[in-house]
Amino acid sequence: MKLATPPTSTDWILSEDDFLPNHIEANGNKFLIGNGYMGLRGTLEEFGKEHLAACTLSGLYDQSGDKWREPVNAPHAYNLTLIVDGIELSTLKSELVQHSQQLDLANATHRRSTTYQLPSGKTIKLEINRFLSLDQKHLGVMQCRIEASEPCLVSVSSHISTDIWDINGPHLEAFKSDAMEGTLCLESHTVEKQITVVVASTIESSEELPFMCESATNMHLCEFKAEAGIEYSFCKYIATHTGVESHDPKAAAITTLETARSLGLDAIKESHDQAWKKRWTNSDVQIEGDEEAQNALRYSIYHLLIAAPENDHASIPARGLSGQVYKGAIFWDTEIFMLPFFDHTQPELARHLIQYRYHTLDGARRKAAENGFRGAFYAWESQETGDDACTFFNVTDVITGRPMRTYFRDKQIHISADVALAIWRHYQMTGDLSLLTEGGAEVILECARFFYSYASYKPERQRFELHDVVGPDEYHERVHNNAFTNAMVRASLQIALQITELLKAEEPQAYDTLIAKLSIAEELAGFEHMAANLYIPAPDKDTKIIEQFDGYFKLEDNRPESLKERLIHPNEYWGGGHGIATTTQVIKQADVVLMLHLFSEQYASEIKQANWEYYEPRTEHGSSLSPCVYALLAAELGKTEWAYKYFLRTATIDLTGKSKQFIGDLYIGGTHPAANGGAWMAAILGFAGLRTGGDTVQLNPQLPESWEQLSFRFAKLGQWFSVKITADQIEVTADATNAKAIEFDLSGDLLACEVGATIQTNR
Ligand code: IFM
Repeated sequence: MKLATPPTSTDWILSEDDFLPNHIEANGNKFLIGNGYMGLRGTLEEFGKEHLAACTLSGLYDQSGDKWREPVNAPHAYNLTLIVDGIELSTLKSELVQHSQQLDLANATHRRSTTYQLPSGKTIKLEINRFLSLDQKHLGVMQCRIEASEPCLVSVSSHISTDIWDINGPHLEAFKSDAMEGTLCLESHTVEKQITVVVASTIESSEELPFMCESATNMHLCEFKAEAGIEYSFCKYIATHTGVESHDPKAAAITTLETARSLGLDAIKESHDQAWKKRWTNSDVQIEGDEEAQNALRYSIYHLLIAAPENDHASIPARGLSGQVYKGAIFWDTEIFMLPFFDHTQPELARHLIQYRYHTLDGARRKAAENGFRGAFYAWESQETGDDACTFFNVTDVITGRPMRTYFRDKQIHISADVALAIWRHYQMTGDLSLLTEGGAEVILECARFFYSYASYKPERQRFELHDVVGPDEYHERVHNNAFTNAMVRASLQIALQITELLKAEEPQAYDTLIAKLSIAEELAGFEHMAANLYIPAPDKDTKIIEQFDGYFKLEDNRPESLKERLIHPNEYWGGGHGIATTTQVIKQADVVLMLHLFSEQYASEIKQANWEYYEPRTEHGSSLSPCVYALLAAELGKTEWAYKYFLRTATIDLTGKSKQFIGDLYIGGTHPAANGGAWMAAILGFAGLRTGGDTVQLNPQLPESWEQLSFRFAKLGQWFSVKITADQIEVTADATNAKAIEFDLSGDLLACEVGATIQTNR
């Protein structure tokens, strides 16, 4: 069985067929396009920085003054000014006959189509398609068409704007423009590290549209007499290069444009479409019988695919490439919520995301040392160097206006365990030992070393404990023995021991080199001792509930809805010193429940059930990372209706725009790739019940009632499989190009899936 090739049918197109000024900001996120190197917000071409138009660059950060470091937005070149018979046309001020904004998920293309009416009665149709090439990462394309109902004088211009939307900018200075043979080139450099940023553009048009370029305004412009009913078209190519990846970004930008011109739009588009087709072939999930779920899940997958870099120096920020929110930083979101999707469907992209952590290992070492520990303490908010961008005062109290001391940065130690677990899981999925020898093992050992230096041994209780931490639930800071953190730390130590055994057996030379490089031989016995004696809060023997941290049960028992009544200001932060949730059992996001999902095989169903039921009503879901975890465990427990409710909440987050926009006075809008990854996990690991950690791949589906069929692909150990699940059958087909058979457990039936063969089981 092969999945159908991605169609261009309407179910791949997200459309809004009206212009609503109050949707401008939300649509910037909703209609975002990207290619892993750049993200271009879904704003219309007549908008500027006041409407949050931006092209955000991956992996390039800057600090302006003592403001927060954040990613750099490039000079904006995806704009167009249209003047007809002396009147400037814009959705904001002109009469519209028709307007639609579309996003084609199949190839990440943004389309706008607007028909304006002039006071004279003439109508002008403007259509613009734009995309960021997936196979030439530095190239963006704007393809424009103009058609008038009656003869008129048209003036079009498009520039490279130095008026850039920044949250904590300005980040670029020393602008220098140049115009040569129809090409505009704007050079600048970042404020902090003087890294060069070049945006260059050229326009390809027919002779009847004689574009000129003006270096003083960085503008291409053209005036022409339009005849009635004739379509006039032109294409703007935009090249963006920086000193991060090029010694001579200006020359690189000129070459990108020359190549674009020589290839021409059709060829550029064709290879872009092919690159997208390749991505979708393995990543698409098809749900028959539930259009809403299908669209929302595909849209979620789209957001993961547009944000993934294809190099080891960047990873996916918490708000993807939708702007500078959360400092463009990489959190645990990537390892725990996004990597499962990439591991299963895009192992090469997954490897880059993991290698980013090797690339930033020195930053993690610096952080551990600064805090008085050994090993690697990863940044809670990581940028290009791995130093922590998270500040000690990350939230401002909306009532007093005072900065609040938050402990995300120095106490959320689970981040190093999240990194270690993700590397190990990628290895289990791919069998790629080179990931371990090329940095993965070093990261894991340094994380274990950090935890060994962090833990305290309590002789009176004969166990190790982890004090003064923040777990995933950030409303309760500086707690002792957070169950999730302790379980993750134990797993990291066990993984460290497993990889040393593995390397010793399979790559003895690499093993010797690494152990000598880290001088870690003597600590290994300590890791073993700690792993065997680390306290993991156990389920209560009567209620089966696991206490989230020491003393949690003594807190006031309350529920988010009634707690809300205590708010003085709607944007008040619920945690911190005086937060309304701090002294109660109301938690921000899945914590114990996440632990039960991640270590599912270690806990009996009745324990998972009791804890899901206990924590669910006490969870505020104040983080977009939370609902998917409740969906995952609910699906595993057969609570399909609950699972579906939480799945849909996760999968639609960037469609509805219904997510928190503020914490205190901090703007946190943008896209939510962790929730997008969570939607994939809920569908595939949850509803399909896919488990790939062991030698036997398991499928234990529990489909929502309306889902007639669920189809998807995944890879295990480099072998690709297509899965089709209906109410009464599970079918798995191995690609004919596979090299070996893999054993499956299909709802209890053990079957080997040979190369090119199909196995099935009736349910
Ligand atoms: O990583 C999350 C965290 O768990 C909750 N606050 C937002 C962060 C970024 O998504």
